[in-house]
Amino acid sequence: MTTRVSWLVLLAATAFPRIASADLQVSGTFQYEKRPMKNLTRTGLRCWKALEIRPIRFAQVQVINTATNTVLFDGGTDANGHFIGVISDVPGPTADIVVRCFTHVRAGQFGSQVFNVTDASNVEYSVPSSLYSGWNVQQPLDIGTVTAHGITLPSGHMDHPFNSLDNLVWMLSYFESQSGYHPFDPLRVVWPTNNVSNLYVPNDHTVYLNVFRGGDNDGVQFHEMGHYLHISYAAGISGSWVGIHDLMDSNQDPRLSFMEGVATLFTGLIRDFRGDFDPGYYVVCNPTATGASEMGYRFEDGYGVYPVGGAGSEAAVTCALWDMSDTFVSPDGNSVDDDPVDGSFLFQGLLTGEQLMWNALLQVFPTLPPTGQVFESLWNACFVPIDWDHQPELSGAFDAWQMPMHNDSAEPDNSAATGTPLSFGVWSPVHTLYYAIGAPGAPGNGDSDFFRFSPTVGLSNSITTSYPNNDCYSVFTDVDPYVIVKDPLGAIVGQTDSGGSCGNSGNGEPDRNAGVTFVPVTAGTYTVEVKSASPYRRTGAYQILWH
Ligand SMILES: [Ca+2]
Ligand SMILES: [Ca+2]
Ligand SMILES: [Ca+2]
Ligand SMILES: [Ca+2]
Repeated sequence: MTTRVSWLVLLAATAFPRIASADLQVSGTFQYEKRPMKNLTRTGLRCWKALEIRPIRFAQVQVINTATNTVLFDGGTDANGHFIGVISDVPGPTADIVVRCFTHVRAGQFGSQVFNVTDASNVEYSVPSSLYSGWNVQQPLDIGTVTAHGITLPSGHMDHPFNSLDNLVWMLSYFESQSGYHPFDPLRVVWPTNNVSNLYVPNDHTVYLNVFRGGDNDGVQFHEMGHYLHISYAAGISGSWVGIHDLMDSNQDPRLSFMEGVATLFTGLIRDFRGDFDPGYYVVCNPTATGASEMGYRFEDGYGVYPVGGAGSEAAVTCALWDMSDTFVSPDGNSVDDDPVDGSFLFQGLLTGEQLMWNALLQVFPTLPPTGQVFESLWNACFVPIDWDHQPELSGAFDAWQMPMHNDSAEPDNSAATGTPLSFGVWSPVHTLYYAIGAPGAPGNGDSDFFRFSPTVGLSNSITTSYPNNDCYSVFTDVDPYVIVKDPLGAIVGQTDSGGSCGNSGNGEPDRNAGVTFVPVTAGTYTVEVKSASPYRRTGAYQILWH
């Protein structure tokens, strides 16, 4: 080893004088204009802050001889937007030189994949230095500071493509900080497109930003890049449930709500990683020069979309996972947290809540079937292969968003013998479909709840489930109750997935509750079993009525 090092030093020492005399050093700084967003939640208010100047970080830089159209140097900027290129043996005595910085993450910064921003024709954006005609190649060339300005389309919509590049850099930096390894999938960001919405296409490894709300909107850009993180590294996701979604809808397919809620969460987590003040919010600004806010909300308290709740609400998924991740030191202007996972303790393995979530995403999710995960999948993944501890705090944080991940007080009631008595005409207390045997109360593995009652022979009797408080407009629970009624001899007298108390009017969407009507012919104790009719709606709250 010693000999080898000495040999390298010797080589460098003897080679140095020859290179120095013929090298051309080119240096400079690239920066870009950024339009920061305001944290607004109300529609119609001006949404953009004044332009700021930021360095173009970790971007590809080329020194080009324009006379011969040859690339003399191919490198990149550093964290401050600076670059230095040393070019050997430049044909002289003069050259026509331009230096160009591209919306392309410099080679090797995040492993070997390509990360770039292009237009719809797959052409990268770039910003050139001045042209240095007839430059004496014996002299160092300092191009000074070059600024990339924004682009305004004829429609008035704007973007700063180097801002999109910087968002890419932040996203990838955040991913590496959590995963400990380089990304293994590339990502291209395309702006502008005429798609009706922004989208991430997994097979293309491409984020498509539309002209309406894609430009400059860090929130939507990080949301779509969040899909890249989730789908590339945590789960293969496909199904007819993937599609258009609505922030304000508490009654979406819970698989869609989970996927979208996780993506929006990343807008807050990446901003937090970036050091933004009050990072936990989502806002969309109209990308025109005078753009107003279109929508937005705050993850800490749901302000802007509140009330939201349940695993069928993507906003609730975001808020719940935000509470799992934020702490009293989160930079939101106060030194408290409003949920039990507040940074005052660490999970097993000295993991923060955020790290535990990433552990679930990166270590557990890839082992699950690629049929779409729901919030319960994330919850359960926080308790394998070991109990990472602090189940009560996590459960408490999720309760606030109407996602009850714990046994109800009637458990265990998973058999006819342990069923809870029903009183005629009186709604039961709220029960949950969730069951875990013993400590720590997780992971849950599906639930059956039994009830008992003694109807009068010959009279019509009904068993009906409802959302909590018999509120047809409360879809804070995504559970899909299935009811089975049996007579004293164990024969089924009715079973159904439909016919709940709200008919089909609940929140304009089909009621998932169940109701059975029958006339008893055998005297004695009847039983009702309530369980979930759906493999992806296994948890949630309900009440039951004998009438
Ligand atoms: Ca928290
Ligand atoms: Ca919180
Ligand atoms: Ca239960
Ligand atoms: Ca049960």
